[in-house]
Amino acid sequence: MPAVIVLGTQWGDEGKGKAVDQLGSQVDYVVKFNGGNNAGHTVVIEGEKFALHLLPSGILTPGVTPLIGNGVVVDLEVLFAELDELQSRGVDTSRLQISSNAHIIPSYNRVLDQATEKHLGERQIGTTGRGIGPTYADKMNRVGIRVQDLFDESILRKKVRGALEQKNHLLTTLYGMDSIDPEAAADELLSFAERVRPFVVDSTKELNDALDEGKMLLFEAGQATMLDVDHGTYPFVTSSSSTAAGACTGSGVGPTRIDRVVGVAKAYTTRVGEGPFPTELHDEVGEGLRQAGGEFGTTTGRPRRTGWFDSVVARYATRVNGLTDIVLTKLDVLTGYEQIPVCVAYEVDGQRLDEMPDHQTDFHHAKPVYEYFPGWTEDISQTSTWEELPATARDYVETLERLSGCRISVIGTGPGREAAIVRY
Ligand code: 2SA
Ligand code: GDP
Ligand code: MG
Repeated sequence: MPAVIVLGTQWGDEGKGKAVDQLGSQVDYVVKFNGGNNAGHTVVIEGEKFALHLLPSGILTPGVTPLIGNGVVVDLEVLFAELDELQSRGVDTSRLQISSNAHIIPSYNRVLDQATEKHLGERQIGTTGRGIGPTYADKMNRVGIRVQDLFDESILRKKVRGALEQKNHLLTTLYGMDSIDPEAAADELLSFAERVRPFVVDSTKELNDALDEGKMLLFEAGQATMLDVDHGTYPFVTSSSSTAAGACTGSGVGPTRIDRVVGVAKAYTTRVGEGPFPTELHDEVGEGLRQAGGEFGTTTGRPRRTGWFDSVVARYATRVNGLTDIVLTKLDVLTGYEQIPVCVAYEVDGQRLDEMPDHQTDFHHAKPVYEYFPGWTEDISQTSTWEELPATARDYVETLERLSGCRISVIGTGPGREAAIVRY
């Protein structure tokens, strides 16, 4: 397993942080390749909870090199706050590496993200307000600020002035806000330069050299397939490539070097933010899943929307990511239901669709077609082997496996590092 990608198959918060942490002892590098501090990955080690936002989950494993790839957007203030917090809890953060090509989230993009959401009103995306969208827009618009710019003050100042020319126009004329002083914005960024310097590397060289030396790489995705800017429920998506191919552009490691693509799927579904969600439950059953699963945003604390497992989404995730394995999480949360509905297809305007509709309007109209599977009442949180699982729980897993078109290799039975059944 020299290079493996771990990504979300639904709308995020499937338990990627835990999955990455579990594989941590087998790998040399954990590479974050997309997103920024919009992510929230929770890892529970010996009862102690760590919520990681910008830093790769590998930072918690001694001996692993955590690397922030070029595809990530970095809020420097958040970076150092997170590093300080981990250090104060005894975590060694000195191995961190940051790509010189990663883009920086200047504080003005946080302001713009929140102002734009407010301006959109009922058309808002429900972003995390962390400045993610405006920073990726700057990157594509070629007015972004990269980590390496911190080390050339005159270039940095020019870039900040250029970027703020348009943004100040927007802020003052459309949003009725004060303009932002480019020199002060540049000073703020430059104040981090010397603290960042020791972490900065030529990451594509670092990672490809590591592979040449037989080292093992794990790529950790932020957000998930259905939030991918190309393959998700656009425009209700994040602004980066959170599917498997994003690991290559976001790190500079070619696709021929990737061996496995592991999709993390929750045994039911959640979503935070706006946008279509066919199996969403608006009743007390949905509230029950939210409470039982602790479904509240790791970054913003927002209650997550909840619903049943959607196998159309799972098949789509298998397709667009070329999944080799699925890690199924939170099976324990489904304990106690007499019957568990699984969405096997959609009905759109009176027609049955077995696959993801190509047109977004159809997806907004999709109604789930459910099949019902018998549940179990036994507590499975201490179960560590496949054979020990209740027969109906095994049937449920095998059903999801068949419907998803990909083998389920690991099953999560609790939040802790050890709470998992490994099948393959
Ligand atoms: P953004 O801020 O521009 O990336 O928001 C765009 C959409 O992407 C969604 N998004 C997320 N969905 C689930 N989990 C995320 N991370 C946090 C978590 C979320 C939180 O782990 O719980 O704490 O609220 C995440 N990040 C972005 C977002 O809801 C928008 O729909
Ligand atoms: P991520 O963004 O995909 O890393 O997921 P989050 O950390 O945002 O949310 C997943 C939540 O589920 C966290 O609170 C985890 O501790 C928890 N979790 C992960 N796997 C399991 C599992 O198998 N069972 C239970 N009960 N909780 C889990
Ligand atoms: Mg999360």
